[in-house]
Amino acid sequence: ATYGIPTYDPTKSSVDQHEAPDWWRKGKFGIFVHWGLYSIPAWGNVGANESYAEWYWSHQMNPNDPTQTYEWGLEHYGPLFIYDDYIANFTADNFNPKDWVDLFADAGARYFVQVTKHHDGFALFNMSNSISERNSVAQNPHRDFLREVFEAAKQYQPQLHRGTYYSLPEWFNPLYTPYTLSGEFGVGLVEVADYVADFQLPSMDILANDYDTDIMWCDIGGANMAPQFAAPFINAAREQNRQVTINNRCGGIDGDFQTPEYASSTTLITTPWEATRGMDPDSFGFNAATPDSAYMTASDVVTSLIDVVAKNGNLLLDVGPRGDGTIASVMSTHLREAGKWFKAHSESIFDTKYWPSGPGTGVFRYTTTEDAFYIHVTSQPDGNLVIPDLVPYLADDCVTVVGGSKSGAVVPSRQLANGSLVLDVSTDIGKADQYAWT
Ligand code: FUL
Repeated sequence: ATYGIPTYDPTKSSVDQHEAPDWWRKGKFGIFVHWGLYSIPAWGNVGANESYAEWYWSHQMNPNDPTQTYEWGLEHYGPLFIYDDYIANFTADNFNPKDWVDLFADAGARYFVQVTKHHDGFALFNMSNSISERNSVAQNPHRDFLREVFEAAKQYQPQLHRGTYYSLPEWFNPLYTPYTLSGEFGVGLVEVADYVADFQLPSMDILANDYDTDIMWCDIGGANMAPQFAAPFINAAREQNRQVTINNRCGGIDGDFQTPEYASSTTLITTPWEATRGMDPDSFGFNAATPDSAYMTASDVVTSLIDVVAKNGNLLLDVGPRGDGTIASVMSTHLREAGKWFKAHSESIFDTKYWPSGPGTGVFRYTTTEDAFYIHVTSQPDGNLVIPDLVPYLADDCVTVVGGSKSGAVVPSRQLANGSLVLDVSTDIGKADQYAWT
C-alpha cells in the first residue's frame, strides 16, 4: 500500500469507514441513464396505476398486475412475443455516445451513472463469456455500449466522472435463489454454481477493473459480497490516484451516501445523500405514454437542484433514451436550458456547502463557500424581499447579483432590527434572471 493512504479490508466495518470523495460532494449534479431492452416497448401505465417503464418485463408477466402491462403487451406484440425477443429489436440504430455525453456536459452535470444491468439481467457491457453471455456484446447488436459511452466521456474528464448502476439480483434468473417465475428467461445465461460468487461479484469486478467506474451505484441489495467487492475497488483506485464511491444499496455495507428515490427532503440532512428521480414524473426508463407536458421543465430542474444542494444533497436526475438510442427533445432541451443557468450561477451551486443554520424558508434557499453566502430566490421577486433568517450583522448594500444580465449589480439592502434582511428588487434587477434569482 502507498504510504499515508489507508487501505480497506473486505469487511463491513472496514469499508464502512470510507467516505464519499470531495469531487462527489462538490459535484452536486449527476445524470442517470436507464436504457436497455425495456426501452423498446417503452411503456408504463400513466395516471393512477403508473409504473416504471424499466419494470416492463416484470409487469408484463403478471396478468393480474394493476398496471395492465400484460394487456398492453398482448395488444401491441401478440401472445407469442416474449421479452427476450426484444434482443433482436435492440439495433440501437441512432445511438451516438457523443450526443449523450455532450448533453450531460451541457446540462452542467459533474457525473453520470449508466445502467449497466437492470433487473432484467440484460447487460450493456462485456462480461467474460464464462460468467454470462446475456449482454449486448455477446448478443445482438454485439456492441459494448458502456465502453462507447465511457470512451466518449473522456473528452470531458476530469470534470465529468463516470458511474455504473448495477442491479444485484435479477427477476427471472433461476441461478438466483429468490427467483419466482420460470419459463421464458434466459438468452445467454451461463450456468454457474453460485450466483453471487460466480456471477454477481465477478461482473461487478469487471466494472471496477475493466471500465474504471468512479461510482458503483448498486441497486436492491439482497444476497451479496459487497465488502469483498468494495475493499479492492477502493484500494485499487487509490493506487491510481482516483477516488471512487459506492451508494447505500449494495447490501452488506452502509455505503457512502443515501439515495432517496422520487423523494427529496424537507430538511437539512448533514450526512451525504443523493436525491434520485426521472425527468419523467413516474419513470426512469423512457415511457412513450408520458405526455411532454408532464416532464420536468428547466425551471423544475434548476429549483430542484437548488433545493437539494441547500439541504446538503446531490441530485441524480434520470433521462431514459428511446430504444434507438436517441434522447427525446423534451428532456434534452430542458436539460440544456437548465445547464445554461447552472453555468451562469455555478459559483453558487458547485463546490458549495450547506448553511449549518438551515436550508432556508419559503422561496429562499442558502448555500455557502469560504467567502460567500448565497441567497437563491426560487420564484420571481417583485418589490422588496424580506429574508428572515439572517441574524448576524450585515452592512447595507452588501448583496450583489450572481449570473444573468445584471451579474455583479449591487442590490440595495438593509437589515432590520430583528435581523431580517430587506432587499429592494423592484428595479430590473429582480427581472434580469430566469428560473431562479441568486
Ligand atoms: C429502483 C429500481 O427498481 C428502479 O427501476 C430504478 O432503477 C431505481 C433507480 O431503483 O430500485
